[in-house]
Parts: sequence; structure tokens; C-alpha cells
Amino acid sequence: ANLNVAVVGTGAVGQTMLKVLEERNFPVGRLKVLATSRSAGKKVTFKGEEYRVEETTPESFAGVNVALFAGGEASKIFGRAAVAAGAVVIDNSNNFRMDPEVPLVVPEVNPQDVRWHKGLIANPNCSTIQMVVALKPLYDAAGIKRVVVSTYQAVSGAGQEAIDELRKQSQQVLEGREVSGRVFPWQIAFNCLPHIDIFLENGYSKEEMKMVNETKKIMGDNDIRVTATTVRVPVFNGHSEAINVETREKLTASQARELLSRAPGVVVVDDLDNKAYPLAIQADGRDEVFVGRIREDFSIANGLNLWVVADNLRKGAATNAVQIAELLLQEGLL
Ligand code: 11C
Repeated sequence: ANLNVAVVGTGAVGQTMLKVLEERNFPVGRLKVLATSRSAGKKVTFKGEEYRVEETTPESFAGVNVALFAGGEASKIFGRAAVAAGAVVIDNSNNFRMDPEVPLVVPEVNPQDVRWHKGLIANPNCSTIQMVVALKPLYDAAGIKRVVVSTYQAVSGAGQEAIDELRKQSQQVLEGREVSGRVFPWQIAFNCLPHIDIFLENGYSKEEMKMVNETKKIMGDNDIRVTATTVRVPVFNGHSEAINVETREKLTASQARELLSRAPGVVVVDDLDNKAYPLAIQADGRDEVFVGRIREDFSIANGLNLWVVADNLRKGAATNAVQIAELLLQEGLL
């Protein structure tokens, strides 16, 4: 049966949600594309048809079966109203992720958690999603004590304006002009900024603490110790991560490679002789999580180092949200 679907948001993530729904042939009956008044009236295309973007109101969700919220404040304002109207909300924002009443789901990792939803399901942060997809097979085989992660995050994570800012600043630098910008606190072209989202009392950025807290919730293990440094780099799309994992039991690099190559949603790219390792420009447009540079950390007894790359707009946001909707459908929960 076809479902009435609402996509809330028409930015980089909202647009990718429409693309992914179309590509995966999600059984969309009626589609509504909702946004703030600023974007209302804009046209978007879905399966060759034009849709007029409507302004979101609490009444927008009557008859909607599933509402995909792309991010920002919208779910804070309209999420509960959508649930009250009978929709299941899949929310890509940070608004409800740590709410104990809200499952936080990555289908390859904790699909069972969709079963206890009460109308709202949260999609994790992009940098967390790709990390837990790579960690899960190692966790199941050997347990995980501690994770130390450093990220190299693309500007698309900060939205379309950020993509435009990197392009403009790159031109300004190359042409020897003065650099201007308003999305990032400092020049992002030809630079790295150890600053994503706001800074918190403990000296970490909110993005770093998302990786810490969301990982424990998704993996269902509060004992995993996680520490993160998140960095914005001048890449258009595709987040990269250097991940150091301390497992409870020993895993050799070849065991880890074998486990990862059989894991759902993972592609191992790890052939040093042929200079093969995951690259953001190759992950761009793909739905899988790419893992390479798999090697033992010889500074501790049970350590591994990984390089993990994924398309943050797809697996990190839109694809994961659509996979959750597919899972709900399979489980008869829509
Ligand atoms: C970034 N991870 O790359 C962020 C974007 O909590 O949903 C997603 C922010 C969030 O800037």
C-alpha cells in the first residue's frame, strides 16, 4: 500500500531525502514538501513531477503516515503535532536524540529499537552514524572498551550556504581577493576548523559530545568510553574519520578486515599496494560506509586503527532516515 509522506525541509538534507525516496522506490502515495515560509512556493521535483513547497503548520500532517524532518528547529515546533495527527516522525535534528522515550536508530546497528517507538524516531548525527556502522561488527566479535575519534567533516554538514561559502572563498583566495564569509567563524577555504556546532562548559564542542552520547545509546552500552575531536575541513561532501578502537578481546587486522567485509552497509577499501583507501570524493553520492587503513594499534594490547568515510548527506542523514522508514514498513509499524 502506498503511504502519505511528508518531507519537512528543502535544504541540502531535505533535497537528498527526496532523491533517496525516489531512488529506493519508497512506496510514496501522496507527497507533501513542507518548509518555512521563506521557502514556501518554491518548486521541487519528485519522480518527474513538480511539487510546490508548502509552509509547515500544525495542520499540515493530517493524513500523513510518515514525516521525515530534515533538521533544524522544525521538529521542535511541529514534531509533536505531527505525531498527534497520526504520523510517525523520523527526525534528523538534534532535538530528541537523547530523549529516553525516543529510539535513536541506525538500521545496521540497532534495528530492534524501532519497535518501542511512540511516534517519534531520531536519526543520529552524521558523524556518529558512519562510526557506529563500522564499530558494530567489531563490537559484536570482541567488545569495545574505548574509542578515540578525530573527524574531518565536509562543509555540506552545515548546509547549502556552507557549500556556497567554501566555493566562494576558494575563488577569493585563488584570485588574491579578500575573503568573506558568514557561515563559519573563520575562513574554511584552505583551512581546518576544530569547531563544529557550539562549545560546551566542558570545553568540548556539541558535535563532539553528540558522538560520545549517541554512540552509547545506539550501541546500547553505557560503558563504551568515547572521546572525540571534530574538525571541519574544506571538503564539499563526505565526512572522514580516524578511529582508534580498544576492543575487550584481541582482534587482528585481518580478522577485523574479514568482519567488516561481511558487515551490512560496509565496503572495505583497503589495498595499500594499489593506494586504495576510502576517499570523500569517492564516497560522495554513495549510501555505504567505506572502511580502510585497517591496522593494529601496537601501542596497546587490543587496539585497531580505522579510516572511515561516508556521504554525510546520504548515510549520515537522508539514507539512514529512509532506511528507518523502510524498516518500519517491514515491521508493520507504519
Ligand atoms: C555537521 N554533523 O557536519 C553536523 C551536521 O546534529 O544533526 C548535523 C547536525 C546535527 O555540521
